[in-house]
Amino acid sequence: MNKLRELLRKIGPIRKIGVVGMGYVGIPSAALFAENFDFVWGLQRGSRSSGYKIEMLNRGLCPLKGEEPGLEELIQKVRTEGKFECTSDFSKIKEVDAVTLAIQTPFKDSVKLEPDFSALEQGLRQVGKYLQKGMLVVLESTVTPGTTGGMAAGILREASGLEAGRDFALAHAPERVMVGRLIRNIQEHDRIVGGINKESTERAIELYSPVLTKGEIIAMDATAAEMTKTGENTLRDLQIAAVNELALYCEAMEVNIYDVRTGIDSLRGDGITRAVLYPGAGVGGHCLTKDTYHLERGVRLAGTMPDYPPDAESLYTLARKINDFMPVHMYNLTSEGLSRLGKRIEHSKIAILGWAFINNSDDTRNTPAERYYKMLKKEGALISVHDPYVAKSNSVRISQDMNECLKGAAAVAIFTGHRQYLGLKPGMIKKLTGVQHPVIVDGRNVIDPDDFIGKGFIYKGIGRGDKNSHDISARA
Ligand code: SAJ
Repeated sequence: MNKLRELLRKIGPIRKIGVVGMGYVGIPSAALFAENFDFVWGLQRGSRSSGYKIEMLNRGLCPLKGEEPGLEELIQKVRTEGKFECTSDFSKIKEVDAVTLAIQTPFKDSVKLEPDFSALEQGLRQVGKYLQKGMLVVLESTVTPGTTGGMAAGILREASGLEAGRDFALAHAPERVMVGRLIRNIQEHDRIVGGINKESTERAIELYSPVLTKGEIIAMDATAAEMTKTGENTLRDLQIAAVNELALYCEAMEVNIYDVRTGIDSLRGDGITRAVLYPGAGVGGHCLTKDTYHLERGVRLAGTMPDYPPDAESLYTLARKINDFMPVHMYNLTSEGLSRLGKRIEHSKIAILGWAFINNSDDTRNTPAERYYKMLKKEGALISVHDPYVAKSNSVRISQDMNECLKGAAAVAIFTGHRQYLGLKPGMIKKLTGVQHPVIVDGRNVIDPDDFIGKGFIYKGIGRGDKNSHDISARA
């Protein structure tokens, strides 16, 4: 029997677990482990920005924003049963059989493909400091392919003197959770589990199997698991870029993208799929905006460049450029609309409806609206921003008062498909702007073009080549 297998046999079944990083991945993960194993330490740096979570969690409260069905009740339950405790004392890692790390891995610079792994590296050093033989270490954060067996194994070796795959088990089990359904996603999504060797994979399966209700374990090696996670988001970003490009073509061809989308989507049958997603004002969030760059970087760092058409750009980074162009396109549509009235963006008031990156949410990370806002600001526009879910965001003032936001607006740009915007009435909007022919730019296909054109609006919609050059109704 090899050394690691012998060590794991001596330790016996996993009973105590440590979860590093009490964020939107670590908290539900820790609560579900606590429900299925003997005890869980939630490990959180006592930093100014997030140290408050320790006290909240130990009072059985969930520090995450927004609704997370079942999570706070589960935290209370495992706290009452004495099966979960949160601490900033990382030496507790010495007591556990397995430790997972769920730490954000943003990008410093997506042009140079430089990720900011500093928080993850710090977490790994902390784990390494207290690592014991026979333990299992799992990375749940999204990482550049090659990180688990490369950088992570290296830091753990430096900090502990122990060798991954021989003295302890090491695996990657990427999170696949979405805010608003954290518990359900962990229990019901299939779980990719990839060890740096067979024993590591088997030990990680032992950790994740009890947590799954509907989900199945999909086992592979660590690098394949890293490629799966970054790949699944890269391919989603690509699908969105594909329909965004088609929308831009439909505008040029003066046809309605939604007719074309319906037509393409109608082709069904065995083995026939067309995942036609929805064109929009851009792609935001913390997943799709960075995972492509993790994938690209992993391939470059691997050493052997893939066989690829000479001088051709990666389809995936091109997809990122197309999606990041959509707020620019929204700007161009706004400018075109105003120019039909002899107006310019400069000195005009532009109202932005929707700052959150996704419908009916307060999550503003990497919102496409910010790029549009900055372009307007640079051009000297007066800008107001409305979002029913977002109170504030960095230096941008967000209003929940539609009247104030629309008053005197020469143009209105819809960036998020919040349900409140589905019922926008042209008469009300026009009255609030006090403008005879307001421009309205629909970035999320939430309004009916004819309703607004009929009331004297200048309409522009993404993919609406059939409407974007309409006659201006005389209706004042
Ligand atoms: N978007 C479009 N058109 C679409 C779909 C999305 O423009 O057809 C835009 C959205 O407006 C948003 C951005 O893309 O700005 C991202 O939207 P998303 O629905 O992909 O939501 P995310 O970013 O929260 O993606 C997460 C991912 N989940 C994880 O990484 C665990 C992704 O893998 C999921 O596929 C996605 O949720 C989902 O399907 O909900």
